Amino acid sequence: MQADGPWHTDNVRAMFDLPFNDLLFHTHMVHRKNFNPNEVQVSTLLSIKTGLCPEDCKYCTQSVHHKTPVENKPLMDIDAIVAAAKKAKSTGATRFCMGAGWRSPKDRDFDLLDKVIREIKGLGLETCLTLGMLSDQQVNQLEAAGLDYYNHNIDTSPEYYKKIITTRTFEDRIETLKKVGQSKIKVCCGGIMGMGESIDDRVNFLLALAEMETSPDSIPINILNPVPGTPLANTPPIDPLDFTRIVAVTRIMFPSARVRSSAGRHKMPESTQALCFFAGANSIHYGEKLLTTDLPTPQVDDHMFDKLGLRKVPQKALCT
Ligand code: SAM
Ligand code: DTB
Ligand code: SF4
Repeated sequence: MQADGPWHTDNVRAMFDLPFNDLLFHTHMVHRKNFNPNEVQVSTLLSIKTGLCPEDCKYCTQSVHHKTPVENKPLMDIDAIVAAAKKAKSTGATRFCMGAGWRSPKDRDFDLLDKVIREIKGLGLETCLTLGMLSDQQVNQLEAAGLDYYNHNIDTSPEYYKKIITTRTFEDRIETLKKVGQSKIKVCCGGIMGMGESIDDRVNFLLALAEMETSPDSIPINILNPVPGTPLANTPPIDPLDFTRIVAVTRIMFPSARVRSSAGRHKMPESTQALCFFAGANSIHYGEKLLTTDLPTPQVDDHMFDKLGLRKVPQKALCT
């Protein structure tokens, strides 16, 4: 997929500085032109390996460098993963996303991952994995198994990245994204807002997404979930209107990508979520949990959808 544009610092910053109503009017027109504005795609997440991650991402509950309340768990077995996918399917999810607290997966994990992808696709669900950095061979193996999406976030601007993570570079992230982009796997790449970044960092984060060799089909915009024990635990929360602006500018810059509201949604009032759907968000993480932190229950989200007249994107017919 190609990003709209050309985008540069001045025209992206100018969108952030628009009067709120002008920005929302503009983004909603773009949204309507490209998507049914009353449909939301829902994905369910599962942490298939939790904790003891060697990376030092300042936001993350799973880093071995921080003392957080998270319980470490080894790689799950296939039956437990498929059971969770079946449960997700029964609640109406169309995509099953699996995350691992790894810097990179080990080659020995790929037999299991291959079977997991094939079984979950057999249920009629799309598959997404987020496992950290990948080698060329690992990308080929995931592609051969039929993986639909690979999630690998750039998280913030290239400039601010060094303040958040020191055990890898922004360029390391781009390397994996390049490899995935050259395969048949679709790129899912976004970031975390509310980590103390400036508006210019938000501009540069979106410009970095737009400059990627393969523009993402799926863009998760997380709000920092400030977990006790992480270095960002006491970061002041982002203003909901500032968050809505980020969603709006993302929609304008990436008119045909799914823009996903993910972490932080459980703390948003329905009014903020409704504003984000109007501003161009058309996907959510849905289920009881993200990876280690909470989400609203499906019942709570379904009630909100009813009030807003939103429908979930329908599930594919079961492929056997
Ligand atoms: N280890 C792999 C990696 O880093 O790519 C996959 C799992 S990692 C937890 C997936 C993404 O979750 C991160 O890139 C980050 O964007 C998001 N994330 C992690 N902790 C978060 C938090 N406390 N608040 C918001 N987003 C978070
Ligand atoms: C993404 O951008 N958000 C999801 C998914 N990709 C893997 C993860 C959010 C994690 C929030 C913190 C947690 O639950 O541990
Ligand atoms: Fe590890 Fe991923 Fe968490 Fe960073 S975000 S500490 S790489 S699990």
